Amino acid sequence: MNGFLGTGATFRADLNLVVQVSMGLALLVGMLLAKRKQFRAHKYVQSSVMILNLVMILLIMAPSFHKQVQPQVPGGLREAFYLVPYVHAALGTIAEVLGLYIVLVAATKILPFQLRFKRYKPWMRTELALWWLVVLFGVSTYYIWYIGAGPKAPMSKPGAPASSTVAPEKVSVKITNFQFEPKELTIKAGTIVEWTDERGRHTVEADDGSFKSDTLTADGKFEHKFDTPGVYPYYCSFHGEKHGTDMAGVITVKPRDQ
Ligand SMILES: [Cu+2]
Repeated sequence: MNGFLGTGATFRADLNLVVQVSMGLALLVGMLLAKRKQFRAHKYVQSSVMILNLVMILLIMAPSFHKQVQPQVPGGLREAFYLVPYVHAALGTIAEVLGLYIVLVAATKILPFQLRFKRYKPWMRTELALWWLVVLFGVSTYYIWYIGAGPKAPMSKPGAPASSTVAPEKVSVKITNFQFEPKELTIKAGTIVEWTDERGRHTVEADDGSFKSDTLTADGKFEHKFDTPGVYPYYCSFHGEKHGTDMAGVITVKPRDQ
């Protein structure tokens, strides 16, 4: 599913970006509420942000981190592409845990006396500063992953066929903004399919495991020769799943004499 910010990012990434920046602003509004001694509203706003963020972490950020960043630790951390989200995740985890702790102390009576702090201000100011640092690393991650990731892929021609039958020995599939182009391709047995990555990091993996590329970056190529007639669904392990979900495609291989 495509995003709505026009950067070529996925819907989840765009949604998360907008929600994260909004939550950062909400915390600032919450701080002003406290300054005006509107403590009830303050408590309500700040704890809602902590809980909403926990949901965003569990549903969007942690799965994305697990898929895209974790496999590259520690080798990939020399590159900003992995280092920035890694720092974001580390500081973000601390900020969320600290935030939930502050909510527990300030808004509930759950914690025993020994685990409670008395002076609210230093704790809350530290949390707010840390939170905005995390937002900056998050926005940077979005920028590196979706805006600065390479040359913009050319617009696909309107009316380009979604499926095509071709005869040559080698045919190409382009990997663009979170899709394979063409998505469905029909070839004859013995043909080589060559995937070329135009933008971002992706993989090409057969649902049945019969072929699997390494992580491709801009201009990266992967090819596979299809000798046996059949239908070969495949997907990108970062942005798609088996059975044609999201970033996925299908190669249909016909017998040679047909
Ligand atoms: Cu991908």
